Amino acid sequence: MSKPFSNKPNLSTQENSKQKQLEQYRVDDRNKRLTTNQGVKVTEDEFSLKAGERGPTLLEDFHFREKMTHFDHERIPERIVHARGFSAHGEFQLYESLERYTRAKFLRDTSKPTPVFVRFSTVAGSRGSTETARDARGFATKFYTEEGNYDLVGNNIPVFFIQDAIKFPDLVHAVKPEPHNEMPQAASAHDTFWDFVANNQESAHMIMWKMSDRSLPRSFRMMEGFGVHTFRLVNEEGKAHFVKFHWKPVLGVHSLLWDEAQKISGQDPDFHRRDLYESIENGDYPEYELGLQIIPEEEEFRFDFDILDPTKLWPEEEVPVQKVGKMILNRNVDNVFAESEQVAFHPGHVVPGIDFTNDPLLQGRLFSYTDTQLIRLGGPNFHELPINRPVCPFHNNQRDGYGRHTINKGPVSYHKNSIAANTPAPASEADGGYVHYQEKVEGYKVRARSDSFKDHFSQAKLFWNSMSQIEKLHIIDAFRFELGKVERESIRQQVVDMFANVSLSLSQSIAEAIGVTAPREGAAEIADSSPALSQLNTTFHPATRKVAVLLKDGFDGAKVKAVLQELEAQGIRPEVVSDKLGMVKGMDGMELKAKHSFLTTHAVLFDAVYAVGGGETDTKFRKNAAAFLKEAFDHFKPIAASGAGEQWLKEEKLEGPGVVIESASGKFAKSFIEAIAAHRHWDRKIG
Ligand code: HDE
Repeated sequence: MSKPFSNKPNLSTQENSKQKQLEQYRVDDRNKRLTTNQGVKVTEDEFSLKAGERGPTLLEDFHFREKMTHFDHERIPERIVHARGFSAHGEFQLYESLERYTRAKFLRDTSKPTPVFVRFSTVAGSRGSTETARDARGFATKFYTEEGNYDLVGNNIPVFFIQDAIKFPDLVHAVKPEPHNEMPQAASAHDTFWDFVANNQESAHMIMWKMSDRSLPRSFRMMEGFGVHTFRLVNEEGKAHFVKFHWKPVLGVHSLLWDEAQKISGQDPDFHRRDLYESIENGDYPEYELGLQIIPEEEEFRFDFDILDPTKLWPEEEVPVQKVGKMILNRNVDNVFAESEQVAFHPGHVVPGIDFTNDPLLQGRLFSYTDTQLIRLGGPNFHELPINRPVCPFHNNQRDGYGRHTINKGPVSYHKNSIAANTPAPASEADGGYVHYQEKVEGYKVRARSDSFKDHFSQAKLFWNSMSQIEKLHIIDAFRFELGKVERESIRQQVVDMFANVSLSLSQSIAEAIGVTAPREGAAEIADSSPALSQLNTTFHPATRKVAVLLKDGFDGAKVKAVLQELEAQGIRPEVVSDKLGMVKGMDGMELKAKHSFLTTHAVLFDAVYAVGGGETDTKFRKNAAAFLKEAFDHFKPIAASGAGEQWLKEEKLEGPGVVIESASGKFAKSFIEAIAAHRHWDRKIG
């Protein structure tokens, strides 16, 4: 097995146009003199200017006033949704020209990569909330192309709760903490959310995804991204194809267990950003392939769903995903506020060759994103912030406003003009000008939903039927948990009745645990399935998995080192856990550094455990190690043991699939690596 990563160096500012541009804004304050914002050197930063040592502070202390005023204004409104997020820089390399589909240059030119910036996020929680909440994840990518910025503002779930943007404020009000007591934070397990669901049944399909393992990603590096809406690609001849965009993670799609996710929320609420940040620092650059599903315009009505309906996916078995390029994230941000917080995405940021459709959800989004930036970023000049600036020049007659950086020269700020020979001048299509796709549109002005949008359950059924047994059990447990937290029995009943339309057996299993009447009638099981929807059919790889090595003074140094070397050769990341930080001494003089103690870490923060132990018996260590192993075992994780570790497993009766014992295994490290590659051992019997 080889590492799945391209062996590429960190983004060089020379070759990456966006990094080159950002370089002029990056400031290193080390070894510099402290100054005011006006550049005046400051002599004292601890004591304000006073009338006498014990006297009042004087208003003329400009340094104090400036420092305090700036501090008082440090916060900006958080995003209404997707407030909690983290980002990285990278680049996108196209495999082969897509000129048959699009005139977008970055999708035709394979000669050089396009710089990108990606922001991952949860949806419901506030800016400081836990990252492992059960939630959809945002996956927003800004491509800094030579023809302008293109934003693919997607989620890790391919469908959405609602079909029309006018309902978005209602959905978000319902899922956010309830207004009378601001509870619960970052959680959909409460009355208003489920009341919304029961009374807006178009949400059924998305709810199935949200109750599935997809909403508990193991890592931002291990989740898919979806553009959700149907867009258009338009080529040089003006011919259009419908398209759906996908990001496919090279490491496969993997999830946490709910029990783990909740414990991680306490142990490390920053779990996902830490994982992304550390991976990039380690050179384990996350990679995603860009996938396209294409439907020719002539086939718009070939399907038994409306391709403009954002609650529907295009089954991959019916419309295959063509992989057209790869994105690699290889540089961490330098400053979270300046980059992650100030980045402004917008599904309406498109380049020639990419166009919209009449998906009513997309149409509404085209309004919302600039509108929200105006309040969040304080005015209409947010495109001038370093992270948002295109890498190509931009010229127009827009002027002024809060925070204007550009110094436009000359008297002209209007079109048409003669003073500047009517420039800046519109470009022709041949010269790279954006021409909207000329779709013929006619109709009555109505507030209505097309009949073709009214089937809310077929694809929810397809999703349920495509799940493996273990995934189905997780979905049932998720419904039981979420609805178990709903106080109003009538809401619980409505939801159970609603999901009888997806699967009678599912709704009955939920009802059983939440004190409501089990439906007697509902959807029968169906035969259709889409294997691409099950995470059991994803890619499995041991690389970048984190292994806790439980180590104590007196371990067999040579043996442990050999095992760790084999793990590291596969890109696995072992980290020593002991009873205290510092060096752990082997019996042969070998020393390994403990990165964690039992006090500072927990089994839920690792993918696997290697139990080694050490010299003499120590009850406290033994107790901590046993608890650690039991937790990993109950979460179906790979476990390996040698020396004293073997004894611990025996005493705790931890045995079965995915448990590798050195004395019983000829190729110990190899077997452990295979167990790690499988990630979880679902056929293990847990007590
Ligand atoms: Fe968003 N969404 N959204 N959304 N969305 C925002 O824009 C909105 C929708 C998504 O990391 C906001 O800058 C409406 C679908 C992501 O900065 C806001 C509707 C999808 C992000 C907004 C939707 C998304 C946002 C809040 C219904 C998946 C975070 C702050 C029509 C395809 C981007 C902001 C980042 C953010 C509006 C539905 C993805 C309020 C009106 C569907 C990833 O403008």
